[in-house]
Amino acid sequence: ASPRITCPVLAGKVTSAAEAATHIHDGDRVGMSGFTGAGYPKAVPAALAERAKDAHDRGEEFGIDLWTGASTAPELDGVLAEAGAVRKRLPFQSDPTLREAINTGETEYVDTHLSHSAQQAWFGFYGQLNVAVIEVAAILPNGLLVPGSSVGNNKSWLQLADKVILEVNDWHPRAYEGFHDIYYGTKLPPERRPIQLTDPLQRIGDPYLRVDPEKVLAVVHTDAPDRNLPFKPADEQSKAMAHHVVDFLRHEINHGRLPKNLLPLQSGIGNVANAVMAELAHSEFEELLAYTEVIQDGMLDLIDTGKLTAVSATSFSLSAERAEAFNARAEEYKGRILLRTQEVSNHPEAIRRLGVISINGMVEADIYGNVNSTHVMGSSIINGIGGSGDFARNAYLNFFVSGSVAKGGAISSIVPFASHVDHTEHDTQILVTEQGLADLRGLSPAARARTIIANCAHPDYADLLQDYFDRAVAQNPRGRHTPHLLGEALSWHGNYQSTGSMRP
Ligand code: 0RQ
Repeated sequence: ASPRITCPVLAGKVTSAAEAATHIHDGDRVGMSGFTGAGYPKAVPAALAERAKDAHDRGEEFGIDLWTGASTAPELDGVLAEAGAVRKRLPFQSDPTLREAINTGETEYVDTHLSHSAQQAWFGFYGQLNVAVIEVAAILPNGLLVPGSSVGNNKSWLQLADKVILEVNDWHPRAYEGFHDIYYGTKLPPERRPIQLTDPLQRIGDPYLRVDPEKVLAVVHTDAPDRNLPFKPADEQSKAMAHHVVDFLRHEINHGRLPKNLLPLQSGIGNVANAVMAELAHSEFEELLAYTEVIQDGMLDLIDTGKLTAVSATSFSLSAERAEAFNARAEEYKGRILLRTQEVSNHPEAIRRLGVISINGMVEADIYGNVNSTHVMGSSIINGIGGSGDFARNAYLNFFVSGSVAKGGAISSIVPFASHVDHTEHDTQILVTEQGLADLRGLSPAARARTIIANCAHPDYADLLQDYFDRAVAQNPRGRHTPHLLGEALSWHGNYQSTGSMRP
C-alpha cells in the first residue's frame, strides 16, 4: 500500500501498467493527461505501445485517437507514434516522432485552440471518449484526486470517459495539495453563466479533481520525473527582443496606457518567451501578476526575485534542474501559484476581462501582420497553435516575437505573404524581432507594411520587401488597401524550396 493511495476502494484497483493497458482497444478515443511535458502518464502509454506492436506483428490493426491537454513527452507521444498507434491526435503536440507521422500523413492532426478542446469534446464534436488515463499526485481517503504538475483537460476527460485509468506518481511533491483550482461551474449553452473571475489568483473551484470510482478500472503506481527540457541560455538575439518588449511596456506606462505594475502577463513556450521573463527580472517593474498557460523557469525566477507576486496557469514547463529545486521547496510557493483547467486558464472571457499582456513566438509574419505560428513553408506542422490564439485575440496587448531570419539567414521571418495564417492582421498588434518593434495598433494595412519593413525586417531583406510593396502599390491602382502581387506573393517560399534560400 502506498501513502499516496489512501482510498480503500481505489487502492484495491492497483495493478501493473501492462494489465491497465488491456482496457484500451483498437479504435478507442483516449484522453490522457499532460501539458507541455508536465503531468502526463509515464507507464501506461509504453504498455499500450507494446500492445499495439504485438497486434501489428500479428497483422492486426491497432490505433487510437489520442486527446491530451497539450504536448507531452517521448514516454507518451513518442512511444505511441513510434509504435504506429496514433490514428488521430489533438489538440497540441511537439514530439519529433509524432510530428513526422503527422507530416507524412500517417497520423491525422486536429490543431484546435487549447481553450476550445474541452468544450468541443463536451459538444460531442469528436465523438464519445472511451478511456481517460490521468496522472495525479495522490488519491485521498474519500477518493478525491490531488492533481500533479498540470491540469490541462483532466477534469473534462475524467468526466467524459466511460473508463478511467489513474497513474499516481510519487515524483510529484505531496505538497501539491492546495495548488490547484478546478472549476466545476462550466455548463453547455444555453445554460452557460459568466465565469466570476476578476483577479488572476481568485479561487472559483475546488483544489481536487473528482472521479466516479465505479469508472476507475485500474490504478498504476509510478515514480518518474516529467520531461523537463533545458532552456538555451538567453543569447544576444533573444535579449535584444526582450529588451524591445520591456522598453515598449515602459513607454506604455509613460503614456498612461498601462498601470505601473503592468497588467497580468502571458508568456508562450520557447526560449524567447523565457528570455523576456529574464529581462523583466532586471527591470524596475514590481508587483507583477501573470495569467498564463505555462510556468517556465523565467517565471519562477520572477517569483523568487519578488518581482512577480503570483501566477495563474494550467501547467509547469521547467528545466530538469528547476523542477527538482521547485519540488524540494514546493510548500514555499503555495498561495502564489494556482493551476487551473485549460478551459479557464485560456478562457477568452477571463483574458479579456483581466486585460492580459500576451507574448508568443512566431514562425513568420507578412508585411501586413498576418502571423504564422505553426507551419514551415506552408505545409509542415511544427507544434500547433496551442494557446497563442486564445490569448492573442483577447489580450489587452499582444506581442509576436521571432528572430528576423532563420536557417542562417536563408529564410526571412518577414515575408510578402505568410505561407500559413494562424493570427490574422485583425488580431495582431505588436511584432518584435531583434531588429526592432513594429507597433501596428490603429494602422491601416499599408501603414503596417511600412512599419514592419522599417522596424522588423533583417537588412538583407528589407529593401526586397520594400520593393515588393512599392511595385504592388504601383500595379494595383484600385487595390491599394492591401496591395499584393498575387503571382509573386509566395515566391520567396518557392525560392527557398528550389534554391535553399529566399533571396531571388
Ligand atoms: O527549427 O530547431 O530545426 O532550427 O522553427 O524556432 O527560433 O527556436 O523559436 O522556440 O521560440 O519557437 C513558433 C515554433 C517558435 C513556437 C514557435 C524554425 C527554427 C527552429 C523553432 P530548428 P525558434 P521558438 C502558449 C503559446 C505556437 C504555440 C504557442 C510555437 C524552429 O513559439 O510552437 O505560441 N508557437 N503557444 O529554425 C522556417 C521560418 C522559421 C523557421 C523559425 N520563418 N521558417 N523555419 N523556424 N522561423 C504555449 C502553448 O500553447 C502550449
